[in-house]
Amino acid sequence: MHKTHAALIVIDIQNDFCPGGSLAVAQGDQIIARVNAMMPEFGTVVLTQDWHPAEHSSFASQHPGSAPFSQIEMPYGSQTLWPDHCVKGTPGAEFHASLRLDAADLILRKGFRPHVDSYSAFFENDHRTSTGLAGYLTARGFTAVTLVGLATDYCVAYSALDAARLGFETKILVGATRPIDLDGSLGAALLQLKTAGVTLAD
Ligand code: VGL
Ligand code: ZN
Repeated sequence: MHKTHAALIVIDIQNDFCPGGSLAVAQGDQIIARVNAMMPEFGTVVLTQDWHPAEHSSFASQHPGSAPFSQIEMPYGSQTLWPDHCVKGTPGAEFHASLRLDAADLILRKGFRPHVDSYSAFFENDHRTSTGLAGYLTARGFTAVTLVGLATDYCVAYSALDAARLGFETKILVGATRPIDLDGSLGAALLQLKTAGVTLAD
């Protein structure tokens, strides 16, 4: 089978982001069949897994008086507070049972530092602390990445913006993502992605 020179980066298809989960993305599970089917077309497949300690600082539960989905200021900038989700070792942090795991060369966990969130697969939200993914892809000779997964306007968008900034040829298959869409976050993200030169395909 012909394989592209691109890496497929599958973002956070975990139980807590699917219907029934604590930070459920509407129809999050409906992308899985398509994502599974496209895996063999790529030169490598990387799965990311949001992986938070129970006391993670992005959880509203850690900030008495603050509601989920409100904003606070962190040393590294503004941070949305989320319901507790993807707590490492819990069922909510597991990949959705329908997601193919066998085709993945690398499973990359992120968000495990208590004091900084990590939407992007490449950098923590301070935009400086690396996850190591760029080094992994570069060392293996990949210069292009295609992104799919959850959620379009958070972890997928942040990952794509970092990939483009790092010089990867970057594409999102938008039809194989689903958004949280908090206060217009989807429209804002799509605009930023276009400006950054990310290819938005269906
Ligand atoms: C995500 C919010 C918090 C995501 C992760 O995967 O898009 N969003 N943690
Ligand atoms: Zn998270």
